[in-house]
Amino acid sequence: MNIVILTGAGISAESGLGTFRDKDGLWTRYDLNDVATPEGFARDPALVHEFYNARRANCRDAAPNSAHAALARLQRGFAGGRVSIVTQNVDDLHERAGTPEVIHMHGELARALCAACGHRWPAPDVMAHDDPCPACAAPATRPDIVWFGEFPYHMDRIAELLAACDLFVSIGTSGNVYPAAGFAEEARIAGARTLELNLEPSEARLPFDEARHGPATRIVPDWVQ
Ligand code: BJW
Repeated sequence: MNIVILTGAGISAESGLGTFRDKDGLWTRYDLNDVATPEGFARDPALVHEFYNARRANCRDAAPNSAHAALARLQRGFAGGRVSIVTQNVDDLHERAGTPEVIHMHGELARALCAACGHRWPAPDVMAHDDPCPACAAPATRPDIVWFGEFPYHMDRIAELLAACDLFVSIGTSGNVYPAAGFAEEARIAGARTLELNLEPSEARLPFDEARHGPATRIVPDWVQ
């Protein structure tokens, strides 16, 4: 049995990391056009770095919760096939909970990317646009994050996993952002059952075969058991 699990901001909410679209979410306090688009970065790189430096600090101070831990146990101990974890999150809480393999489709706070040569390296706590790239020395440092209008990472690998998927589980994501919002449909076309674990029904275009609602720290460990 091949299980593909897609996680979103809701799984990290009880670790103290904000979601995007909930009441008090990040997009109620910041304009996503300013901080999560290449155009916003070109206009004001200092503002974008300030936003991600603060998020990196929050992430450093946060700890994985029982939902991250349950998924780590599942991936490590699943004897009946393969468990793949695809996350839209840029935090490292899956890894810190002990998940051996995580596919970060929207990038990682912990990495820096040179906008000039494409080199990637571990992000320092505080980054600035004019930090020189360790490979080419260009003062073109940006967070290694996939912004709106950019192509998400590992899409070929994710397409292969969805094509061979028997069970697709969506955890803590509102289903607003494509291409991730289309994964349940892709999995279903491949013959998979689909399950949603979320605080409340998401905005998925098609209903899931099964849905369980409640806080991730309760419903994810309950499902894994
Ligand atoms: C709990 C809980 C608890 C709370 N327990 N649950 C039309 C117009 C313009 C553009 C487009 C368009 N249609 C499609 C697009 C493209 C665009 C897009 O989707 N726009 C939409 C807004 C319409 N997408 C893109 O540009 C993407 N690239 C792309 O499409 O390239 C072309 C392509 C085409 C086809 C194939 C492949 C490629 C790139 C998207 C990049 C998204 N980037 C962001 C920010 C960067 C990362 C960061 O800074 O962290 O990624 S946006 C933001 O949204 C972030 C998230 O990863 C992403 C998803 O959010 P998520 O995780 O779902 O969070 P929320 O807040 O929305 O939901 C939280 C959920 O948790 C809620 O349901 C709560 O109920 C729940 N919850 N507490 C359980 N305790």
